[in-house]
Amino acid sequence: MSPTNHDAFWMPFTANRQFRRTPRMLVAADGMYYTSEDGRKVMDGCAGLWCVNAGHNRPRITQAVQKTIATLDFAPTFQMGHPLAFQAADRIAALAPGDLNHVFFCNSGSEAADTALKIAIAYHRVRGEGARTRLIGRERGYHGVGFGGISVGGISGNRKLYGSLLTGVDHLPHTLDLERNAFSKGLPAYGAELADNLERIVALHDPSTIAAVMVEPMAGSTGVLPPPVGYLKRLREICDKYGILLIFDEVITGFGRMGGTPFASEKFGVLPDILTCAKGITNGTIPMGAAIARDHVYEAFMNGPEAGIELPHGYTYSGHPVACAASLATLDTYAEENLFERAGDIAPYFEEAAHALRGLPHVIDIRNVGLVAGIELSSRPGAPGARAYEIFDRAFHKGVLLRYTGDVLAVSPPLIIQKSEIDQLFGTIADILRTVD
Ligand code: PXG
Ligand code: PLP
Repeated sequence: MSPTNHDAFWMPFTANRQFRRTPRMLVAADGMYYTSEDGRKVMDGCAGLWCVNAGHNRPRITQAVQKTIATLDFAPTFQMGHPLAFQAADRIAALAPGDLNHVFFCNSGSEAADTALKIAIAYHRVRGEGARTRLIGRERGYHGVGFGGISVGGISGNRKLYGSLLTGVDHLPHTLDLERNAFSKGLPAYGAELADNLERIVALHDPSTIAAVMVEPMAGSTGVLPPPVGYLKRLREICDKYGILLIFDEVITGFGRMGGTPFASEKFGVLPDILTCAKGITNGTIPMGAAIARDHVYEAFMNGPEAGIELPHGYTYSGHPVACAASLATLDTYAEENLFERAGDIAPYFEEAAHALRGLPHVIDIRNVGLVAGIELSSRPGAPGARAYEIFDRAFHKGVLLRYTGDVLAVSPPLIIQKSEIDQLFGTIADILRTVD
């Protein structure tokens, strides 16, 4: 039954009054589909919020959650332990590339971002470089909604209401370049040189003041911005040259989204010093995030007195038993079904289907990598975002759930999607594009 009162739930990132006029409600989910409140099947074109990578209602994950909540509903991880947390950390570290071997658990991507930033600043401090406190993000970066994440993030709409934010933050330019790169398939050819702006920022502030650079390997939230060829390698080189830590925020790109590999780091051949993830870590079932540090970062903290807490940081629910059980079962599901490889195998078909929208009304760019596509539309004069919102709303009523940001439609389905479902997904968007004004 639909709740009659929609006032109490202050909805996140939502036009609350607009929503209340025409609520869009989901009541069940299975595989590739949601069920809407009026009993329609709605294809999940965006894996919930980019998190349900194995599709909905996976029995192994559901059962692990049910079993664990009935066995160990909660256990502290401050000065206490439980086996599931160690097992989950071990499995996640094994999946992460290189010597990203040390997993700090939290409950969301936002907490993972703030955790990584704190680790980076503290890392320099414990090594005697306490002047390295500056953080460098990027325009159009999204790192969640904590004060660290919005400060380093580059979305003015997420920053402007909230005062002075963190001090000592600077930003690289974003990498979107429609003039040179529109309708690129996969990584755009032009723009590696944008990483050289880091040299300018370093020169301005002096390297001795800079702790870390944090970027998403592919910016998701602000409209699907795959990195230009060579860009991330160049960032890595400049960070190495000046002793700056590189943090990759893989909250969206993690767990197979880029196709073929668990993380974007391997896909793009660049190893960060800290990698953050969330979302797909539990297939969206139970809140969880993690900041994963390389050996040299972790080891830097392990030199003080043995009885001293090395990192004064942690959340009540860091390593929550139910989240850890969900994560272990999620990783089993990904492995059993080879879902990361599967995503890589089906990505070329997905790419063709996405780019088949080229030439339809309003479409000014199509960007894709792995199982993500962004379709950028021209904006209605004086009403940015209105056209994409209308398409999103119409798609929902035609049985497809999309995301949109500004006038970019984002498609990021569960990695189990079939070719016929890819056809339906982009076919629905095409039909709407032909008729929307
Ligand atoms: N970093 C990145 C790169 C993200 O994409 C976060 C951090 C924050 O995670 P939490 O779990 O605190 O939300 C994110 C989250 C969208 C959308 O449709 C994207 C996100 C969340 C909700 C919606 O673009 N990204
Ligand atoms: N606020 C108060 C008053 C608390 O006691 C705590 C934790 O004990 C927190 C905030 C932090 O909560 P969490 O650990 O769930 O992030």
